Amino acid sequence: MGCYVEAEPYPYPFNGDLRPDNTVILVIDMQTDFCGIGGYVDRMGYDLSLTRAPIEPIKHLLSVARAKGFHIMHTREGHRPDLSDLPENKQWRSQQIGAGIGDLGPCGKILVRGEPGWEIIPDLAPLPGEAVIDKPGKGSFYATDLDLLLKRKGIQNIVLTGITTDVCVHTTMRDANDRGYECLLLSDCTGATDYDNHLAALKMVKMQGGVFGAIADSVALIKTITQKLF
Ligand code: C5J
Repeated sequence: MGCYVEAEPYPYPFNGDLRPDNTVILVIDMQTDFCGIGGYVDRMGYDLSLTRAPIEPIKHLLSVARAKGFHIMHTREGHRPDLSDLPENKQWRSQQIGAGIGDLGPCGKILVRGEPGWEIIPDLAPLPGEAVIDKPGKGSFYATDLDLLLKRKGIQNIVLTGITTDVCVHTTMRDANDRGYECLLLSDCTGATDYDNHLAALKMVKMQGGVFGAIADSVALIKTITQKLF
């Protein structure tokens, strides 16, 4: 029979093998720096409503997925307090746009581990036992132990949520797809600093028969997992 989510461009996952123990809900970078007042994205001058839009849908999804026993993992983008893991070009570019990584802002030092702005927002705080992956880059696999944790837990399916759709979510999805994980990006549980980029990022996933995986919304995923007696 199989268990599928109504998704585009194909019902997800490709093989119908969707179970709480082989599937992780990955919540990417829901940190004050990306969606809170005074954080990195705010300092760059973007419209925070775009990166805050996924907060409520993710919150609801997490409550359902936790109750069903799905794996939940979180990521945080940030750098060591001495900035020794911060590439010079990344720092330079951030300075050009007026939000220098490591500089002091209203939420502490921008994108620095341990600072208030770097914390995951309280609404989506990880629960004890949920892995939190600290990453220095945009992708969640680069310089982290995410792949090791997923392999150890027997994860085959990754459901991607968080911000931003076109940067950290997409980089993670592309890398996960190359590693053989079956990926689903949730359109209402992601957001970008530019709405057209959000839409373009969704479109890119769907080309070539689902070149990086599939797209659905959280309503479709919740419908599938609540109907199924896992
Ligand atoms: C960005 C992210 N956009 N979490 N980071 O710099 O997508």
